[in-house]
Amino acid sequence: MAADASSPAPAGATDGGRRDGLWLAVLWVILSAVCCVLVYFVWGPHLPPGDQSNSAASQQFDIKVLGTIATPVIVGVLLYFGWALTFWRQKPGDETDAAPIHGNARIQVTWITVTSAIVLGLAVFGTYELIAPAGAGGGEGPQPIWKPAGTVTASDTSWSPGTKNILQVQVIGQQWAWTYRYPQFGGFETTQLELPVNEPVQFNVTSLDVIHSFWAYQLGVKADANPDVNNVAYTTPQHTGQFVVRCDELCGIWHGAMYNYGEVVSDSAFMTWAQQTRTQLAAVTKLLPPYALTYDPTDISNLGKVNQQLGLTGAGGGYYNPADPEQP
Ligand SMILES: [Cu+2]
Repeated sequence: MAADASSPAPAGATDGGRRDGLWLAVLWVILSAVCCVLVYFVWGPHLPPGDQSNSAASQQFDIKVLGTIATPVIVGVLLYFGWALTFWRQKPGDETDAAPIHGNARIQVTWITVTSAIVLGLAVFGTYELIAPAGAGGGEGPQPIWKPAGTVTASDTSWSPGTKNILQVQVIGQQWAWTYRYPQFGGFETTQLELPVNEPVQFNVTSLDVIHSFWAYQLGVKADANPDVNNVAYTTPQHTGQFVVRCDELCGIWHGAMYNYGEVVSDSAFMTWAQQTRTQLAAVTKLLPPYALTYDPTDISNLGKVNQQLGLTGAGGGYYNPADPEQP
């Protein structure tokens, strides 16, 4: 190839009668077909974040599609590289340069057309995928445009399995722990995140202090947790089992330790847990501020009052309270 000055581009190269362009095209099509099937069907089910919820499964599908589209490109590059190293290497003693190439309208037009079609097609695909699963598992702010089909967010204070009324769970980030309030079960607050399987969930994500990010990895949910902001994210768990919750926003010295585990359980196990926890925590729930969608981090005057009611020592219940004139 290197000495073949009559050839305008490697695609049409011949070497001793071997038709490199044809060989490369045929091999590329066959290898791409095989590798695309392997990527989508064999590797695909192992790609993150798995399929524990509908949003996770939808994200996994997106990554499978993108991986499959990228496969022919990678196969083409590696095949061309291997072919060039094997057949087009310089012969011993050959000091000549290859012929310079100036433009190739057919290759340029093909390149621009194919890459434009891929990019624009993926923009349409990405936009649809963002909308169809009700925000794709990301936080949508206080007034979501997209909601899970067939659900209603009622203002009533109870929830039971199988109803259209969506289960609400408030996620509260704080240095350095996650707590969860269940407003439809009396508003108790716990460090345990339990969810019923196959029931749509509405997370209301907020923070008590600094900026955190609620990342329920296996559920494919990630939403910023900001003080004074209610950030809504939806998902529907579709398999029982544990999942990990991490903070995904550097929030101070113990940020790395800010994680715990949630669990997806059956409807009946969830109802039993929720009712038991409601009863167990009833005395503490009475002392909590009333359920609200946001918490104002500058208003911590309640801290001292709650601790005094709990019988803890000190004028501020042992906590420094800048609103208390008796504290330094
Ligand atoms: Cu954090």
